[in-house]
Amino acid sequence: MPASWEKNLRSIQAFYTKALREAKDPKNLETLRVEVLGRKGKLTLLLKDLKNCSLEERKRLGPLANQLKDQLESLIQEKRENLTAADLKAKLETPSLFDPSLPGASFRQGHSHPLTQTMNQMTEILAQQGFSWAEGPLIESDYYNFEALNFLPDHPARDMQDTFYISSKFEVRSSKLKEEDQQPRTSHLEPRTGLLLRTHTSPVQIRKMESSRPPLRIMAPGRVFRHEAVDASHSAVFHQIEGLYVDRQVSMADLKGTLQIFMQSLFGSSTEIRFRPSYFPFTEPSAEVDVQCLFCQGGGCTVCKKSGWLEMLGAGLVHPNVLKQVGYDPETWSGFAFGIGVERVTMLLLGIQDIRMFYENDVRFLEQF
Ligand code: FA5
Repeated sequence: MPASWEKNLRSIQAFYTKALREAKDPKNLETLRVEVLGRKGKLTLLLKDLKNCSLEERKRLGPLANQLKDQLESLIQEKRENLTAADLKAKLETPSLFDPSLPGASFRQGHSHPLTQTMNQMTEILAQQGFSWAEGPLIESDYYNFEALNFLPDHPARDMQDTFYISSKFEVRSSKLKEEDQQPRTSHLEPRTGLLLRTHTSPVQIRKMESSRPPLRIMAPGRVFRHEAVDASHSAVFHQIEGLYVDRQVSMADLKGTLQIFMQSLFGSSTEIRFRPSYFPFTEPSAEVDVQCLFCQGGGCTVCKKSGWLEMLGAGLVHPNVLKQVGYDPETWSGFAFGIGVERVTMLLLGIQDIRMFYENDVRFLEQF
C-alpha cells in the first residue's frame, strides 16, 4: 500500500505540475484546480487514504503530500495572476471601438411634477407657521367625510352628483377602516358600504382631533375626489391642503392673519386677499377667500372673468357642533380651519389656464417646470 500510494502521489505531481503550468486560460486553470485539490480531487482523496497506512508510514508520507499540496496551490496562484495580467494586456492592446470625439449620449433629467412642487412650497410655508403634517385615508366613511363635520342628512353635498360612493363589492377590501365606519350612519343613504372617496381633506380634522388633545395646529395635504363635470378649472380628482388650528380664543383675525402671511409668502408680498361670506356646515362663520388676480393685478381679465379676484380656498371658524363631536368643550376651545385647492394655486403661480394639463402626462408640458 505505501508503495502504490507514493507512486500515485508522484504521478499526480508530475501530471498536474505540467498541466497547471500549461493552462491556457482562467477557466482551464479552475478545472484543473478542482480536479486535483477540490473536495473530491485526486490529491484530496489520496490524503484521506493515508489513514489506512501505519503510523510510521503516515509520519513519512503525510509531509510529502502536504508539501505537494502547498506546491500546487502556489503554482495555481502564480498562474492565475499571470493569466489575469495577460488578459488585461490583450484587452488594452485590442483597438477600441470607443470614439472620444463623438458627442455624448443625451439623457433627460426627471423632476417632480408641478403639483408636487407647489404642494412642497405650500407645506413648507405652513410648517414655518407652526403647522405639523397630518394625513388621512382617501377612502373615507360617511361619518368622517360628512356626519362628524355637521352635514345634515339631506345636505346636497352627499348627493350622488358630488360623491363617489364605494359599491359593496369593495367592502371586503376596506379592512383598514374601523368596522363601525363601514356602516352607514344616516338613514337616507342607500345601504351601500358607507364608504366613499373623500370629497375634501376636512375629514382629517376629525381624525386628528379625535386622537389628540387641544391645542393643535395641523396641515393635511392630499388627493380628493368629486363626481363632477371636468372643465378648464374643475377636475374630478384634485388636491387640497387642509389647515386646522384649535386653541383658546382663536378668532377670525387669527385666520385672516395666517392666510394673509401664507398667501403673501406664496404669491409675493404685495398680494391682496379678500374674504367673502360663504357657507360650510363645519365652520361658522364661513368664508371663501379670493386672491387678487396676478395676471391683471385686479384690473379684470379673462382668467378672473373680469372680477379682478380668483377663488382659492374655503375657510372659517370651527363650528361648535364639530368640536362637541370630538369631545372638545366649545366653551373652552375654538379654532379656525381652511381648505386650499392645490391645482388652482399652481395654475396661478405658473400661469396655466387649463387644469387638465396636469393630468395628461405630456412631457413637453411637464418639462417646462
Ligand atoms: C371645501 O372643500 C372645504 N372642505 C374647504 C374648507 C375647509 C372650508 C375647512 C372651511 C374649513 P370647496 O368645495 O370650496 O371647500 O373647495 C375648496 C377649494 O378646492 C376651492 O376653493 C378650490 O380651490 C378647490 N376646488 C374645489 N373643487 C375643485 C375642482 N373640482 N377642481 C379643482 N379644484 C377644486
